Amino acid sequence: MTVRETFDIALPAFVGGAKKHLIGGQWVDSQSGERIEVINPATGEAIGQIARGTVADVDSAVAAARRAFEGEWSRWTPHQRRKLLLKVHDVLLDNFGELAVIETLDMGAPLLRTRGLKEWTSQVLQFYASQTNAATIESAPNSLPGNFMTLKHRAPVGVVGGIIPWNGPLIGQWWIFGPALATGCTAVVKPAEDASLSILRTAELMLEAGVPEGVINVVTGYGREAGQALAEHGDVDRIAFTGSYQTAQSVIRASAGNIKRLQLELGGKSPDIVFADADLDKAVPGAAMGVYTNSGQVCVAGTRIFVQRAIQDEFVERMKAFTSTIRVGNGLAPDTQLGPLISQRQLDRVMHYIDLGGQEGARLSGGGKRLGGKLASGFFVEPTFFDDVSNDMTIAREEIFGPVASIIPFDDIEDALRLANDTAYGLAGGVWTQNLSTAHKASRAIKAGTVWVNCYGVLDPAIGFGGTRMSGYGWKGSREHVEGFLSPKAVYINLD
Ligand code: TXE
Repeated sequence: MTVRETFDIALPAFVGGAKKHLIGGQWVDSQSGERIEVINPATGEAIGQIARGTVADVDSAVAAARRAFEGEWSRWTPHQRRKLLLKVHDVLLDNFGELAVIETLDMGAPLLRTRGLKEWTSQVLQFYASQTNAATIESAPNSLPGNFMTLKHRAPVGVVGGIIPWNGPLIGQWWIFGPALATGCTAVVKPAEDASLSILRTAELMLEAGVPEGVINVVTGYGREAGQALAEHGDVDRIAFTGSYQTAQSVIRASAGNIKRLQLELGGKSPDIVFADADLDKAVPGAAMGVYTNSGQVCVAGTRIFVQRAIQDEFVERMKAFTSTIRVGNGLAPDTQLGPLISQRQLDRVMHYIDLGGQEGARLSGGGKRLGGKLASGFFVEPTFFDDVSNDMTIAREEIFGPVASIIPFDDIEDALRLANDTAYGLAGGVWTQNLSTAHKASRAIKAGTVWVNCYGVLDPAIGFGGTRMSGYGWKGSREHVEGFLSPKAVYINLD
């Protein structure tokens, strides 16, 4: 690991000062007047404030979204919505350099990553622009006696609440804004209290691009206040939530009042299986970055690396060599690969798991420490890996959400698959092998929404992803996602 402390970059004017909620096309303070400090996780310094939304602010945002849903927006044609999405695409891409710096300052991910999201954002917006004809009316053939014409409508569900985590708001927001704009829904988004700025700036740019008043609304604030109010709100039709399964459980309870539709994407403890015949030149960096990307704060992180016993020693030596090349530090330095964790709370959580790994008997083979020196005021942890982990240790069972990998040895494919599926989660998994039959057997058997073979973490918005078991339900991306923002309705017309 090498450390990056210095950088030289112009900071965007948007960062700093007190930000407001976006409600009905207007920027407004919280009704309580209260605010939350915005902390740069690379320095621990306050870089501004966001509004602390509560029930009253959520009420007015939902009312604005409802007015917009019932109003002029409901008469926009698919063609108009497609043009709007493409205009949003162009405006965002023109301003992407600024958005990337804002994201880096707000949540720590390095510019290498945030700038790299430009192409991905383009693909996502292009995909949702291609979906604006999804809200269709079909004339369906039927098997009724008599002379009936049957129509099947697909209408937008209405007001959608989006609750977004802090680990990638520039990405996460599109799983709500994209399908909402494509289908003619309206949205109220509650970003995470730790990372709201890039969503607020995106919202500003969306207004500039011509998104009508009230179609998208953003209320910032704490989860237990603004998030809870959104999940409980009687006039919200659907909630798209990404976060921990514990919070999802309260969102499920809160949503029961008006039987909201839910889409839940909740972390994992994904297995990444390296067979002895794998090409280790690819498998080692692939599996390592499958955990360390975004400092491990990725829902699909392949944190349980199962390594066939015959190559365990070689794999560990290569992991040591690979991690020694990783550049960690302030994300504003242009070649930094890993930035800080999001917050002191997350740092404490990750350090707790690192301690626990040692206590439970795993061998610490790389990293394990918080970074000091000029980075001591930020929330940095070395890329860390434990060897000889057993699948029942806490570090192999609970989501750590930090740069911590567990290497777990296995004997044969049956052993690997049994261990891989011995988890409460089911979001993703990986397989590294040069044997086609092993690749097919393993990818079929892993109980998860996505399996990568000889790669890790690639994502096509037209294909999408989602989880099973404790990783949640409901697909993000692809036509299936768009369908979730629509409600079917049948109309039977007796022609006699
Ligand atoms: O998540 P929360 P936290 C996991 C990861 C991490 C752990 C804790 O393991 O270490 O969760 O992170 C809002 N009603 N993931 O505490 O609480 C909150 O304001 C409604 C995995 O930050 O789930 C934020 O906007 N909303 C994950 C969002 O929920 C509430 C990404 C997520 O916060 C709420 C993040 C409530 N009662 C964390 N309480 C992934 N799947 O990628 C909080 N929120």
